[in-house]
Amino acid sequence: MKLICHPISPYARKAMILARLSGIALDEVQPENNGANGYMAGDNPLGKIPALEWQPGQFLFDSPVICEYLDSLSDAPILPAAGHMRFTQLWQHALGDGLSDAVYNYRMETVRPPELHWDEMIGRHETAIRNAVMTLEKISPWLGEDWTFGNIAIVCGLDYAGYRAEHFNWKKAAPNLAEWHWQKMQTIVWQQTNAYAEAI
Ligand SMILES: N[C@@H](CCC(=O)N[C@@H](CS)C(=O)NCC(=O)O)C(=O)O
Repeated sequence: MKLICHPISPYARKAMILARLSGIALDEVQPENNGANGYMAGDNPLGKIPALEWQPGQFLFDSPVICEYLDSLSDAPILPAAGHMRFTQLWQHALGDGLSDAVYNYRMETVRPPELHWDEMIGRHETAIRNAVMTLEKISPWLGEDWTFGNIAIVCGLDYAGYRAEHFNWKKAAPNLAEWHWQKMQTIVWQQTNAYAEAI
């Protein structure tokens, strides 16, 4: 299967981690980025990555759907099939993605020429980044030692925050979370998919 991806994208990186954990060999293809036009590979009508070619010529998106699909192919899926734990994992995954969304939106606002900056909107995204990190700090004892469906998104969101919202210094703001994250940095899948070497 072909995964249109780039490890700098926290959404694409989740799928790259899950595939490695599930023992699924993907053909990872990095598309051209056409700036404000997005990724015009024709694989995702929304011009976004990741996209997974799950049937010849047919692409699955967005990243939570891709992750759930890859996990369903595993002999030992990590997302519980039902019940309270399933929704806890999906909630954690959404919180991690929400952090990535806030960082991504912050980046999109601040990458514009200075005269087009909208300070209120920048502040709104910074608040979401801070609140997401502080929520994660509170729940850090329950994020799990092993990789889970939820914490994959959280790790990808935190690394992306370290890269694109470096000034916020989430590790200083959330020391317990940083300690938990450090354990994930020691794993092979984290190292194989880390594209932010100099930023972390
Ligand atoms: N909700 C989507 C978000 C995907 C997304 O925004 N990807 C970014 C890369 S980090 C992208 O492709 N941006 C190009 C664009 O929107 O122009 C998902 O989870 O897959």
